[in-house]
Amino acid sequence: MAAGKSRGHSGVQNGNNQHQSSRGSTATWICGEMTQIKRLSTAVLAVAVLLVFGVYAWSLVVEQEFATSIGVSTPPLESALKLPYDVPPAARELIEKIKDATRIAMASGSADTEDISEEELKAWHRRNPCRSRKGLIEMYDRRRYARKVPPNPVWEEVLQEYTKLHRTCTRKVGNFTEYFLSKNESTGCRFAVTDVTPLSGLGNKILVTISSIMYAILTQRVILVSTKNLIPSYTCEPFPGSTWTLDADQFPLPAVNFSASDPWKEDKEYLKLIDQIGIDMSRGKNLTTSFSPPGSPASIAYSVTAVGRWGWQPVARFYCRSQQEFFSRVPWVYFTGCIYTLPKLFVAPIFRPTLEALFPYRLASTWILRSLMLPSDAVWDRVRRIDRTYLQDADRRVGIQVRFKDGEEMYRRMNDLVNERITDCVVRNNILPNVSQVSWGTNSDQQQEHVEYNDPTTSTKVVKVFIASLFSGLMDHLSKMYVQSPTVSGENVGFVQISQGQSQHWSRGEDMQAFTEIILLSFSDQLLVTPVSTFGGLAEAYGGLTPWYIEYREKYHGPSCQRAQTVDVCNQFTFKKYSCPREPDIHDKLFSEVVPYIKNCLGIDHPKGIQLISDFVS
Ligand SMILES: Nc1nc2c(ncn2[C@@H]2O[C@H](COP(=O)(O)OP(=O)(O)O)[C@@H](O)[C@H]2O)c(=O)[nH]1
Ligand SMILES: *[C@@H]1O[C@H](CO)[C@@H](O)[C@H](O)[C@H]1NC(C)=O
Ligand SMILES: *[C@@H]1O[C@H](CO)[C@@H](O)[C@H](O)[C@H]1NC(C)=O
Ligand SMILES: *[C@@H]1O[C@H](CO)[C@@H](O)[C@H](O)[C@H]1NC(C)=O
Ligand SMILES: *[C@@H]1O[C@H](CO)[C@@H](O)[C@H](O)[C@H]1NC(C)=O
Ligand SMILES: *[C@@H]1O[C@H](CO)[C@@H](O)[C@H](O)[C@H]1NC(C)=O
Repeated sequence: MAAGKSRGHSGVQNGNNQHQSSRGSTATWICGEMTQIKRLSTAVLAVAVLLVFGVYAWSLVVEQEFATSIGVSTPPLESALKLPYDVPPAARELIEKIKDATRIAMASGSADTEDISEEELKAWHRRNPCRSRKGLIEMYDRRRYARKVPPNPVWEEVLQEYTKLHRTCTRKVGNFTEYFLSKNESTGCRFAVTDVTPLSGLGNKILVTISSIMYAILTQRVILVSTKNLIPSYTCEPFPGSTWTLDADQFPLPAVNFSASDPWKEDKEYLKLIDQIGIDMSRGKNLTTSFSPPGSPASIAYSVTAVGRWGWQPVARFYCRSQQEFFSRVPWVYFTGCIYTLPKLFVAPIFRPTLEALFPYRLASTWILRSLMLPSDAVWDRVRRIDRTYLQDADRRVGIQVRFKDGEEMYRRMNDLVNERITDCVVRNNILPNVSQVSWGTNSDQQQEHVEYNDPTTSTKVVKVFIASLFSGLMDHLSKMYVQSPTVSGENVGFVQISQGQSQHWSRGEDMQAFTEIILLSFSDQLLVTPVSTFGGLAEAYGGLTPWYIEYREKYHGPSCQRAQTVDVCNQFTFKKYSCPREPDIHDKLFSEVVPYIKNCLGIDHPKGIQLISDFVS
């Protein structure tokens, strides 16, 4: 995805050529923009489905079987999985780099080399209460059927060291705006300012942000989250003793259209600069620690992603070694976008060994979210109240997320179809029991005489289903069905939906309501989600769950749903190849050729995406 080039509507540079011959199109919201997405003709679709699924056919059969077995009868939790407690060398290396960065910052400026005192830390916790810091994991571990995500001591150690770096730098810098505007570099600290494309929903926002956060930790940068995207207003401060909140009213974020006087330089300029550095280096010139190579434009601040029209995710070059060597000399980088890109940090040769060492089973997003994206007390209070009132006493919990991305018209058109498919999916996969055919319809109807009624006062199990949707269609359909008829298994099934907003909005309150529902979905033992939706994707990642995708393709006659291939969310609309001309070992190769656990997202979900295949099914 070379900067400045028009790349067609999908924003996809390569690796997707099989879709180019399609006809027909449909409009979809991405990054708050109405975008035309090519719709596949049936023939092309069939071929694509064969291609995409062929490889997975066997593993899917295995997964489906596993799925069936966890439905009703599996005994509660296996014991927690064991992690390697020896810190792997690549993780140790990162920890040492973070410590070095902290030492440099400590030594800068005034003689104050003390880290925070106990008193100060206590005062900080009083000012920044965060009940979910302890409570969130407890809620996940309470589930009876979902597989437990074990603690990750290596990741926790990294975070502890990183917290010291964050704290030291924020204390040394003081006023970020002043420090930045005066091009002050005296602390030696480096920064990653993270933002989100306007009009992104909460799922997109949080997934974009954790992608940038992980980059910052890998490169020992201080994470600063812009208040413009509202995330700091409903998440906890994650680093005791400091703040990651960057006041967007004070701090000069990159302008939509860069100008010469802008302190930020845009990605096009760094690409030019990188090329110049490459030429200089090939001519035997030495790159000094200064990031101002001779004869090139230079800045202390680069925007990794363009802020305007195509600012959805970093360009392909970003994942090359040479690019990262350049960036290691740039004190300030800025990220924005609306696409989840964490999987691509695993394809970058410079980061892969570290990430593999930090995240066993490749459950990266789950651990990052649970340690750094904690709901604020206001959100947590709502989560806990709903949970206690409606859900807590269930024997088993199911979450269903039903999204009609194109709004009310799509809902009216597809509600019946989607309800039918969900009903079929949950029964077929033993997620919910089927109902007996009982009818109280007419006087002459004697059918109920033949039903054997269970006595619900005994040990009958209760399954609670949490539904998240902007509409009431599924709730009406399922609750009617399970009120009218007993289940064949004798289990009782109840449904809860806590909002029906009808349409999407972008206020803080709506984000907080969405966050509440995402967290409640993530407390499920089993989860059904809408393809392409990051709302459901975020719930699956928090929950450490391998969801079922509801089939949303209208004219598709296959199964009503399909089990996902991973806990991790799809990196939508991406290039699928390396573009690193100076690294012949990988240049122009498909990511999936080089990294075996990177695969295309399923056809039912998003064929233009790639995803990280976790080694963990739940
Ligand atoms: N409360 C609530 N809000 C929803 C629901 N579905 C969509 N929304 C709203 O629409 C936005 C959807 O954006 P996002 O979370 O990025 O999901 P995506 O667009 O499906 O990828 C959310 O932030 C909410 O504001 C829902 O089931 N419940
Ligand atoms: C640079 O920042 C440090 C730390 O905030 C401060 O002590 C120093 O005075 C600043 N230098 C300039 C030239 O502004
Ligand atoms: C930080 O510095 C900027 C620019 O000098 C100033 O406008 C702002 O008020 C300062 N912020 C605080 C919290 O002092
Ligand atoms: C940015 O520049 C483009 C043309 O390059 C122009 O169409 C657009 O209106 C500008 N946007 C702003 C916010 O100035
Ligand atoms: C390049 O820099 C390194 C250290 O930064 C130094 O050891 C080396 O001698 C330099 N090479 C040239 C050709 O200047
Ligand atoms: C559920 O039961 C009904 C009859 O009550 C039957 O028609 C239907 O096929 C069953 N569904 C599944 C998936 O077994």
